[in-house]
Amino acid sequence: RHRFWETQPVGQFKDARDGSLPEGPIEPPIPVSAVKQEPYNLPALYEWTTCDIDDDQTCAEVYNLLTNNYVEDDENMFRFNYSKEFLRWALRPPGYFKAWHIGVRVKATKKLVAFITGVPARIRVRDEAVRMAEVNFLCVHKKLRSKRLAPVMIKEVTRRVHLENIWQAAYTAGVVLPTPITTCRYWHRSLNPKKLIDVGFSRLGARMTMSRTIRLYKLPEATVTPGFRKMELRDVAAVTRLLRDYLSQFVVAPDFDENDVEHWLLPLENVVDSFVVESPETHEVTDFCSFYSLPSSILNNPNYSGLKAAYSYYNVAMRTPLLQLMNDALIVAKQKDYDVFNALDLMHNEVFLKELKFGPGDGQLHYYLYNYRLRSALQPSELGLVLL
Ligand code: MYA
Ligand code: JJ1
Repeated sequence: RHRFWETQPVGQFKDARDGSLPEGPIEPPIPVSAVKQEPYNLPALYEWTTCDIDDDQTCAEVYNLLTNNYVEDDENMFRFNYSKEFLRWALRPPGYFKAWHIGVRVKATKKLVAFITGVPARIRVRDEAVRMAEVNFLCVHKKLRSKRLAPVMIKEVTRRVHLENIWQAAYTAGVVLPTPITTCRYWHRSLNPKKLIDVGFSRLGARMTMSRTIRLYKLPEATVTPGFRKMELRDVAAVTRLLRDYLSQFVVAPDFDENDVEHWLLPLENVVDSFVVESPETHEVTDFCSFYSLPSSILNNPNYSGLKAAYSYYNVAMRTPLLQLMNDALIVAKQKDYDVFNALDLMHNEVFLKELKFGPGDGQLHYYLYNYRLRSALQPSELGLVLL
């Protein structure tokens, strides 16, 4: 069934109900000196390239490859359109390795036709913090599909991760592979219902008119929580404490330090937005919410070319009710002209999704670990990890 994945150290479907297998690494590490020193072989017409995402021309090539060939919905109506600024942010966290930003070019023309990336992360599984790679942006040009290029690219990124003495990875996909640690559903909160309906992202509900629908999704002009404001550099220590404390309850979650929080959560225009609640009395930071910006191209629509989507990222409600905090997040997303606010049903998101008028999407997101076995699958609510 899975000629490639059956050869890899991942949970195999055939072992799914074998609760006797131990939790932890599936294969032990080997000395870095014993890791294969040369890249894997590509078909003869292609060559490896390390992509310097800092370089404007290379960044534009990666951007164009993904804009035209990356993930689509099941009816091919929308395609993720990560911005260049977003790619730079996603690919250069603390301690990143340039060698993990891997491209494939056509030898003759140097055209970039495939891409895969890893970035380093510490991810806690139960009570163990594990150094991992987060693997993302796997993309093969539409004209080169089904030629078994993806397995070579996955083996090559694995090799380069091993060269840094790292033996585990985390990744997500819209397709089922051996074996998800959990499966999340996407939920969508309309901010601009007329446009969403016009472009086929959503439908007019039964017994609903356009004006009733617009009224249904209307939000206040301004946020309601006293002390709600944009996160600043001076908040990093407090946000790190809140987040570490909050994430400690999940079975799998990132192990963020202040450097990570500064990189991943400090607001970056049109990439990531974060807000804190600073108590007007004590000036303590009591709550925190964030979302990232991932637009989609709208394929084949005469009136619109792009959909502005915000994706719920990390949220911590210590003092403010989570419902109110997330409603304020919806209000600021609306102020910033997003068309839709998306969230997965992980962490505690279940408690606000229905209440705040999110509806279930047709897409799922499966979460995976490489070379790390869990006894059994998790509930989405046991997962504290959001990948971009
Ligand atoms: S998920 C986003 C993936 N990208 C897209 O969906 C964009 C649009 N699609 C494409 O560009 C291509 O269809 C891709 C496959 C490139 C996805 N993850 O070359 P092939 C297996 C893992 O003939 P193509 C993301 O970025 C498939 O089951 N494997 O196929 C996270 C089959 O294997 P098997 C996948 O369609 C990526 C084989 O590939 C995926 O031309 C995490 C077929 O290869 C997928 N999304 O290309 C990667 N899709 O026969 C794993 C298909 O066994 C990282 N396949 O079924 C693992 C950790 C590595 C580091 C470890 C360090 C220690
Ligand atoms: O965006 C998604 N689905 C939308 C659009 C569906 C268009 C037709 N297929 C959707 N809309 C309904 C919204 C509606 C709003 C009012 C309330 C009720 C709901 O369902 C889906 C997610 O649901 N997105 C995708 O399918 C994109 C791919 C998802 C897999 C991602 C792979 C990740 C890559 C790894 O890094």
